[in-house]
Formats: sequence, C-alpha cells, structure tokens
Amino acid sequence: MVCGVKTLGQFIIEKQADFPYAKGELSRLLRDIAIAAKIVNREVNKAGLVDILGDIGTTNIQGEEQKKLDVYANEQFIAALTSGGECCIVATEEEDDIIHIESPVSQNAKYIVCIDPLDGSSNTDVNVAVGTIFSIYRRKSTAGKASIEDVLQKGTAQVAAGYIIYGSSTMLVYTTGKGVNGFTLDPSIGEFCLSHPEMKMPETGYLYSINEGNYVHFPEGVKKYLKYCQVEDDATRRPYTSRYIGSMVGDIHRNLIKGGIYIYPTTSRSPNGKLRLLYECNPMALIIEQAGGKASTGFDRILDIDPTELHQRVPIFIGSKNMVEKAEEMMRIYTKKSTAPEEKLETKLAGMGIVGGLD
Ligand code: P6P
Repeated sequence: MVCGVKTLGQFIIEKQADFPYAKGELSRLLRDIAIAAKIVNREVNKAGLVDILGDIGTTNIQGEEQKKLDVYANEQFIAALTSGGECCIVATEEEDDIIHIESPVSQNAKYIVCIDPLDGSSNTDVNVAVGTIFSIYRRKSTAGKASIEDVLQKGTAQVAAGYIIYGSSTMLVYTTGKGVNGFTLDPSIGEFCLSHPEMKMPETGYLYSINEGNYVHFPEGVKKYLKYCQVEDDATRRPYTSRYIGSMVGDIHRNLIKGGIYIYPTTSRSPNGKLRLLYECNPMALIIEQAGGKASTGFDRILDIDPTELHQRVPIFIGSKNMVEKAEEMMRIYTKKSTAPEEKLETKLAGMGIVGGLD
C-alpha cells in the first residue's frame, strides 16, 4: 500500500490470484497500458501550452481529421505494447490495418489489443474530457503469425476491457470479467490508486445522452423513446435530463456512476451507427454489463455480434438496464429491424467519387 491506498499494480497482482493459470502476462499487459496512459495524460493536460493541439492535415480511415494528440496517443500505446512484449497485434482506430508487433520479446505474445487511443479528441481543443478505450483478447491461433482472424472475435471473448478518462481527474476503469474497478491517478506519486472499488451501475437513471441534432434521421423507435424521456411524470421522475458532451467515454463514465443511457443510433450520415464495434462498443459493453447495465444495438446484445470488419460500426444503446430495456421496447414496437445491412455509406459515396466517408 502506498500512503494507505492500493495502487493499480498491487491490485492487478492481487487479482491475478483469481486466475489460477495466469502467469502474469495479462497483468503485465494491463500495466503496459497504464504506463502509456500516464504519458498521454501528461500531454493532454498540458495540451494548451505546447504545440500539440489542432489537426495535422491528415484523415484516418474513418475519414476523420487526425488531431496531433490522436497520433501522439496512438504512438504511445503502440510503443508501450511493443516494449511490453505481451501483445502480438494492435488494432487501432488510427490505423487502416492491424499492426503486427514484431519484436524479440513479442515472439510468443498471446494477446490482441483493440484500442481507440483518444476517443472524442475533437474535444481536446476546448478542454472537454476525452478518453482511451481498450479491449484485450487472447489470440485464437496457436501457431505461426497472428492474423485478422485473431482480431475479429465476439465481445464475449474479451479477457479484459477498460477505459481511461482524461477529465477533471484522470481515471482508469477496467474489468477482467469479475467486476469493474476504478483507479484515480495521483500525480504526486504517479500512480493510479483504487478509488472506485466494485463499480455498480444504477438499474434506473434519469440522464440520457444522444446527439439530438440528428433527430430527423433517427429510427422511429428512438424518436418515441426520446419523447418518453421528455414526458412530465413525477412518478418516474420524468422528464429526464439530457447530458451529451460529444465524448463517449465522458458520457458513459458519468452514466455509470449516476445512472443513465447513451445512444448512438443509425443516422443518415452513419447508416450502421457511428461507433466502432471492436474498440469502442465491445469494451464499453463488457464494462457496463459487468457493472450491472446493458448494451445492445436496440435489438441484439452488443457482445454477441460476430465481427466481420476491423472498423465495423454498430448502433449502440448502453447504460442502466431499465432504461436500455425501455428503449429496446420502443425499437421493437416502432422500428423494423433491418436484416440486410445497409449498403455501407462509404461504398455509396465511393460510387459518387467521394472517398474517405463524411465524418
Ligand atoms: P457526434 C467522438 O468522435 C465519438 O466517437 C464519441 O466519443 C462521441 O460520443 C461521438 O463520436 C460524438 O459524435 O456525431 O455526436 O459528434
């Protein structure tokens, strides 16, 4: 114990005993991620003082402007995972394809990391909370070079998932499938310290997070759910409160603590939803389910989706169990579940000679 608190490192080692066959690789991998998080935190916190804000004039495969901090964070996590030696492939929002970690120490690495290095990075220029989201799988293949098949695994196969929120304080929240624990960075000792043991999401909440600017393009079931949230009804403490900061990690972290629902449904610009399955929806879904909440596409459990593409997007309804179930009820009643996936927007745009998507 450092100054009466339990550090992340101590906690990880302690919890390693929960996994009798663990040889410490996952523990080391989690510590590698925490090291990179501290380095990214340092740059995010002083972003206004050094020339690391703004765009770098390139776009990622999502067609999104890459911010200097996006690229910096991506480099730091890949560097930490490379030197740590426990990871054989990194799938990151910032790279078109999977990154094979080829270093002498990674030859027998058995873990895959899917990561959004800096989610919500458009907020860094305006000092709003941003985050890192990570998901860890064991490789399925037992010999030779790991491949995309080792990455495209259902969310239920995750061995760990977590996020770091760079906000008024910096927190790392993660699960290995046995509950959710939150650690707050104490800059005076440079350690993440256990501050939120056994996090539980309130079954009912009174906050809803969605970009209502897309209202006209929402599925009918979402429109009906929003109207339900806005009806005056003292018995159910409605109207609920709308809270949306444009940072998935920030919105979901608040809702995890206070109760609430975050929805990013299909829209005209994002016909399959905007959020990515592998490194945003699956890790957040595992964390929220482990905390007693729920995560679905409005119809199907996020963690049961069989991934088909690296940067696959899905609609997401995630948060307090009762709120997600109410939204799902509205979707069942008012929205026909599309069976054949919409033609990808990028394909449509490419047909019109527009490359790189819109958002
Ligand atoms: P919109 C950030 O780009 C992000 O991926 C999430 O963090 C955030 O919740 C969402 O997109 C915001 O998207 O379309 O509302 O600006």
